[in-house]
Amino acid sequence: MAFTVLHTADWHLGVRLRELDREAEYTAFLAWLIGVAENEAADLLVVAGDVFESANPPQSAFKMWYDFLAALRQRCPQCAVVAVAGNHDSPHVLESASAVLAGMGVFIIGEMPEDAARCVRVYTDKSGKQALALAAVPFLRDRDLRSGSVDFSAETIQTHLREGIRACYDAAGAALAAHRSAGLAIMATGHLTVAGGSVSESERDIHVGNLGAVSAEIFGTGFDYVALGHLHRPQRAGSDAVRYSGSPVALSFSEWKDVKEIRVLTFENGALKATRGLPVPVTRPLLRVQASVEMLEAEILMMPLPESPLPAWLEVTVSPTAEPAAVLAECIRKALTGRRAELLALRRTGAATGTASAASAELHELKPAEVFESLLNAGPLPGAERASLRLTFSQLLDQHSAA
Ligand SMILES: [Mn+2]
Repeated sequence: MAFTVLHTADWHLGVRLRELDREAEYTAFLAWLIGVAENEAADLLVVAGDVFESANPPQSAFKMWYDFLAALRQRCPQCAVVAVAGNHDSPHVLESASAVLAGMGVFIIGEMPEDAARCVRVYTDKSGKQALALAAVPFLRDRDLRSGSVDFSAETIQTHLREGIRACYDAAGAALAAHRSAGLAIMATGHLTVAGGSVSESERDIHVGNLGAVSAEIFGTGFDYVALGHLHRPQRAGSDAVRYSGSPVALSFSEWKDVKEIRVLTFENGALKATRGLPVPVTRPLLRVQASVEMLEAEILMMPLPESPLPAWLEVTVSPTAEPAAVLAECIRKALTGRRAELLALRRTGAATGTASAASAELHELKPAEVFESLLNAGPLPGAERASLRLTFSQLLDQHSAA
């Protein structure tokens, strides 16, 4: 009998774009997801980290999460849920209701337990036969992976992180070995960076300076599927059996062309039989337009607008011009009259750098590391000093975001 798993990640409930909330988009996504769970007769839903946008999400984000779990329970009582913490989640916040949720078939792991067997759950198919064993591995925090001085070199830190991550997956694999021998399919989750992946602008670096990026071979051949979170574009990480589902909603304008999806996995007789992506319907399109002042109006008038329940949000980048921003914005708003799109962001390509593609971003659009990098570039520092300052800055940033 088939066992069906839905893999999704990086919900970032409570996220905002340019101070505007995304609740309507998430409400639509979550309603759609329950419909999918029903249609696919799903046995298990896996959320591979970053359930919430922040360690202290708004109350409305908690409500969305609990309302969703309750509705899923009611409409698809056979569908269990596994959710692990990502780098944006607070492990303790995510786990706070885990005892109550366990009674509803929802398994939450915020922190990697010392005994890997405690993150393993076994699931039965609709005939009551054991079908799948899963190791729920959350985001592995820097402090879980390496101990000791912060004075280590970048190479040493990198080696410690990678060895720590590998040891965790080895332990998870060992905890699943008996189930594998018993003929069950074997799965793991993860919230980390597999080197070589395609990033967007909305992921926050994990581990100091992203030194914890691993290669997909650390998962070995022991898992039938590894459900990953962290990268917001849906993509394979080495094979079809190690995948990022990506976020269900475009979190930044850099993701405007991504087709967001969830993965549908079918297991049969202890093995992965098929995987496919199911596109998430777009509730509010994000659009990007790039134009010169002369072509601005024409480009906006010609911009294709997909049909959608909510008006599109638009980011416009204008090439160097003396026109004040207010005049440009007015011109854009006029061109948008009668169209279902709203101007959300107006940027200009940098005249100073002389490159047409490098937009002179405003401070709030930059990541702290980017601001630090431009500061480094402004001074005449030798390479070695630069590398060590960069590392120290990432360590500070890491401690700050972990706090
Ligand atoms: Mn994320």
